[in-house]
Amino acid sequence: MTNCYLAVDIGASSGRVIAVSYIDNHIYENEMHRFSNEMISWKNYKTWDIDALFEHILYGIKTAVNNGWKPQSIGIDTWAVDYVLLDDKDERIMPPIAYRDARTSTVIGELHEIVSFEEIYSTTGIQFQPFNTIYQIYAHRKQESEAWKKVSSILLLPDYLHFCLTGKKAAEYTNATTTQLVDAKSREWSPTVLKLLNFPDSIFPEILAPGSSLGQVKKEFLPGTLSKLDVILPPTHDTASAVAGAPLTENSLFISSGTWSLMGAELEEPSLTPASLERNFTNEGGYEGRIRFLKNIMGLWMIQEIKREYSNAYSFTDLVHLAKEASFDEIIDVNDPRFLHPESMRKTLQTVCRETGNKPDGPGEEARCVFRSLASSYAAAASELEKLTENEYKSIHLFGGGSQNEWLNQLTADFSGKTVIAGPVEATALGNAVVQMIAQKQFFNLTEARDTIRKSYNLKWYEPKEGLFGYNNEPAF
Ligand code: ADP
Ligand code: LRH
Repeated sequence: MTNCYLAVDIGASSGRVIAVSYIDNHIYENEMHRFSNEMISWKNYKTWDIDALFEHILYGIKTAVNNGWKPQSIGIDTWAVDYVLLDDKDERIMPPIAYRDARTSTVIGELHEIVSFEEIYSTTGIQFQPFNTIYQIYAHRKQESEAWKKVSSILLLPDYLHFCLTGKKAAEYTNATTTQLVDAKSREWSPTVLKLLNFPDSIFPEILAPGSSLGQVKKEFLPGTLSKLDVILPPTHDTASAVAGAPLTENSLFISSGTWSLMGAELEEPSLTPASLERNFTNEGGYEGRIRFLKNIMGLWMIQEIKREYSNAYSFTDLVHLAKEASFDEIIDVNDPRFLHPESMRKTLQTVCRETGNKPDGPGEEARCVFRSLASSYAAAASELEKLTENEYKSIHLFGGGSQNEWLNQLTADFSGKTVIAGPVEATALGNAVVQMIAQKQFFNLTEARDTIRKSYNLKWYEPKEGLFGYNNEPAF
């Protein structure tokens, strides 16, 4: 039996259970289980199949033990902002509604009549996104008023999955910040914002730092040969785990590339300035008190949807190959809100392209337009970050599933004029695991853990081919 730490990482498109081991100063990842994830319809809502996700976690634990691993602890991370409502018997009131459901669109203006965006930003430091938990709760209370009367507690998705495993309720700090209800300075639920919106503070559990122990997995979920399994909170926001697991070098930016592209820099203190607000940069909570100062860029969701619309006839590798070979040079704004939850991504892409130029035709041209437009928006965000942080960055660490797209890595270097350092692909699971390992005294701190990740993985470097596109990456300040 070999010791391991079980990292459960569930993204909006797929999940995995990885047994991370540490042998001779080297980190190894051993995949136990991988599964797809997608939104499902319930009534008029887009929701998540949370029971199926929990079953996948149990299956991953069982597989690890059957394969001879001895898990020392387990931790779960998922995408941010979404939550489960529980009644006073801790029963789920309804399925968790997915952040790409359009239900918040009608309440955003109304909420800001009560409290201005400037006030929320100066307290929480969190960027505007129509799916932030603050808007979701407001919409929920209004649109499902009968159900809302039964609410006794609210748990973000990883907190809920940890609750199912252990019976203990807590709000892990990094993910809690994405609700837009946490005070950036005190790192507690903001009494001011809760009061203004009349959200009862009793429904929000205590905030715990990543690395905290949440007790043990209930006996009923342990495979026969395992006598106990500790639960240690990782950074439960997947992006926070990804940034923790990325071996960042000094003076570098990061792009966590998956369903979303999260581009930013690690800061010691939040930047709550009007300029940061104006550029819609967010100050999300990170491990060891670090701040993830970043911007959401629409990301590979666009390509996932295009792939789905072609009935998965092309793999991601096929789409990269076709894109590279195609000739189509329109660049669009990937952060156009029409891309957030369109009925057809292909049609929306064509509409947006036609507004300024030609429309793409076929998978190669469509994928080419998406990849080049993403790279262009990374370059613009890099310039914004340099202005806002008054710093110059030489390189960009790009990690997550999207770092397997070598052409996009090169485009990112070309458009931004910066060296791109790609990998690890499973940075999120690694960040999740090393935070458990630090809590178990396997590493002294994150710097040591990142050094070990750096030595354990072959990161790939991409140098910019200057002048290839002649892109003017001055931000529109
Ligand atoms: P998330 O966890 O946010 O759901 P991942 O980190 O798993 O996302 O990344 C998924 C993305 O990785 C896909 O949308 C796809 O664009 C990209 N990807 C996965 N495999 C490949 C591949 N072989 N080549 C290029 N891109 C890939
Ligand atoms: C990425 C992510 C991102 C959030 C979004 C909801 O998976 O967690 O950081 O903004 O999903």
